[in-house]
Amino acid sequence: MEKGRLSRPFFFAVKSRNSSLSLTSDMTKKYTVTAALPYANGPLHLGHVAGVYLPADTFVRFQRMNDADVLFVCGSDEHGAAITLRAKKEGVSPGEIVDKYHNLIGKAFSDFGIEFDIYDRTSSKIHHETSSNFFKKLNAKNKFIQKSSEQYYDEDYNQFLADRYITGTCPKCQSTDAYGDQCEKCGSDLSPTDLIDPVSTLSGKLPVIRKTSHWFLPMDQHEKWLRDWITKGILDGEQQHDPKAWRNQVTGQCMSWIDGGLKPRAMTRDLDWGVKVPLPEGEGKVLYVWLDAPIGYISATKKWAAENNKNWEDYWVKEKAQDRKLVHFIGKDNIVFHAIIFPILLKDHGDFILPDNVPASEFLNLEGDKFSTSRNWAVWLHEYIASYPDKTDELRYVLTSIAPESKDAEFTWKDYQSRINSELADVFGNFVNRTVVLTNKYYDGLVPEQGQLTEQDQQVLDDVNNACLRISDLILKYKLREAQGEMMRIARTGNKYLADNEPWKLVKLDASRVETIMSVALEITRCLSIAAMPFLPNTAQKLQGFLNIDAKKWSDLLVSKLVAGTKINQAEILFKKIDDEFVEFEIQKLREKSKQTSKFPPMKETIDFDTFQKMDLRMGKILSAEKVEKADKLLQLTIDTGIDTRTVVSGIAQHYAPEEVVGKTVLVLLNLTPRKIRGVESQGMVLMAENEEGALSFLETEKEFLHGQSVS
Ligand code: B3M
Ligand code: ZN
Repeated sequence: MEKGRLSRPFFFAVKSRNSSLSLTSDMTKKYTVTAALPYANGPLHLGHVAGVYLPADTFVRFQRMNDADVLFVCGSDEHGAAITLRAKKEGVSPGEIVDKYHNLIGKAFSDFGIEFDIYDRTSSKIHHETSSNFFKKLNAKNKFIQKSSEQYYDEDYNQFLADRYITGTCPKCQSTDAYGDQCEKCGSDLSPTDLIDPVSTLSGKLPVIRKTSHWFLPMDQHEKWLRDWITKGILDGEQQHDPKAWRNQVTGQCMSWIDGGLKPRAMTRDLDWGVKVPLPEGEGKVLYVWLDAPIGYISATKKWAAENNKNWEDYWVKEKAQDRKLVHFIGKDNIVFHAIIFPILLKDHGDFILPDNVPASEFLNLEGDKFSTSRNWAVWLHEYIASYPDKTDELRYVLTSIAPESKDAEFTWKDYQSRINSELADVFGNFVNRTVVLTNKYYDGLVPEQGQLTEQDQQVLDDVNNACLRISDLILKYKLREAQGEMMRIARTGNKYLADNEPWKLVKLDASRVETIMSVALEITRCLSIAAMPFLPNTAQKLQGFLNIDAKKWSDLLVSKLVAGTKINQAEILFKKIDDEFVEFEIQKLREKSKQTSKFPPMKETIDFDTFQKMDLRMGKILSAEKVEKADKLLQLTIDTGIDTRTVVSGIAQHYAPEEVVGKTVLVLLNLTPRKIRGVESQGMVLMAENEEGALSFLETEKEFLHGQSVS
């Protein structure tokens, strides 16, 4: 037998010999952590969870284990076009929409174990007060410029079109469904007038231009300090944060906006849903949702403080929160708002601390496609919990394993299955189960004496020790995915240790060596039960139940050791394997649901070939076009069909000017029964394609020589 070493305290032995024993390198221990306020306009899907709420919760759980003074705030974002458009779609009031989804989202969070200190809402009285006072203060300090400008207006709905009320083609990436404030495809920050071919999302029509007046934030005046703050971490001449700690994509996105030149941005809107502009001349206007929503973090803190006998200022106000880090967990589409606009507002206000870090995630995709609410291509958190209430840790594990921290990532049910089966069940579960079962079998559940450790035993314990140190280091750097990988490394190390030593074979030959092996395995299991707490809270608790310990602190890694002779409990299976039927079922469900809510109309009844043949379709060339008097939707077209020249009246006047259509070679149905429209006989129909927003396009060919040819 290898020469053993004397047993020594394994954990952090090197550090514990000198007096500065430390389990984390974090000196801050004071955090105000926020997670993006979800719009209360629909449920949350796994993309939201993986990108924002789960990493924030994992980070906060770790901080709480370290006795950090951490406040974790979130709530529903209940203003803005996201809400009013949803209300319009569901045919109910905005108030009904926010109540419904605030409750649904809040419940899903708590069922999933995302433990905010407070989950508030921006429709609350305290938020309206806080955000209007914020606005008044900035206005009094002349931080806004009030000016009138020309904006798009929908005459059918009598409404100005900002943000999501208008869509069009992104001038940067040519995506055709960019919003008036942002292109979700490329993340560009836009204003409605940047959009190519703008369309009102209310009426589906081309908007007109009208004058209105708004309060603008002159973002262009802030470029200099923002540059220093973002690239060097310097604020007001002092080192405020470590710029290297910011994710590359966050710094990169901010700098590309700043380098592109920041433009003044309107901080008010002509709407009636939101926080009213608190000035006499602001009648009929509300605060821009991206002005009021981040202030929601402050209002939520106020509410929590009032209910918990705390002072909210300790979490936000410079003098009282000097040594506190403000951290915003968000998705990448929110970077400009949290790393540029909100910091400008906070600095202009003057009383508040600025974020220390803005750990923004990239996007998560689903089974080869983007998550999409409108196409119902999503796995909804509340539905997952309803179907698999006992598989929340499994989902946490999978989502953290694929967390889109630095690049887009993808969730697939096949990958979910393989991570649960081959990592959680085969490695983590197997190791724990063997350790607990063998301890019960060999020693009646009593922890054996450790005896002398071999080099290998010591090495294994050192590996576990190092993994724990790396976990804390990585979490503090917001690298939750890698941190969880280190936690899994502990399980892997333990699993390999048992497989290498085969105590089940050795027990007959060298019973005393097996006692040492099992004691080492139990020590690894104990460490795992603590290291797993930020990632797999339910599993960690179960595991501690098996071991009969109750560790709540990260420092318990050092202190809550198992004493020889104490009794442990029986094990249960921690993770059930996922079979192929489960995977098939979920994929099928996803496809079915998405088909039902497709934006494309269902197929019409089949027709036979003869019916099809009856249609006389030809390519016709538009020779001239003019508006039909007193009919603002109609154009009268003269078309050369090859066999004749005829008149066709077409309802395209709001999409095309007469001069735009002349010369086009387009698809025409010739043998439709002629019909008088506004006094003009229409002899056929020009075929057009229309999308769900009412945008129209000709079916045309650039090959003019085809004109007159029939289509079959
Ligand atoms: N409601 C946007 C979003 O869900 C938003 C975040 C607000 S954080 C202050 O993308
Ligand atoms: Zn774009």
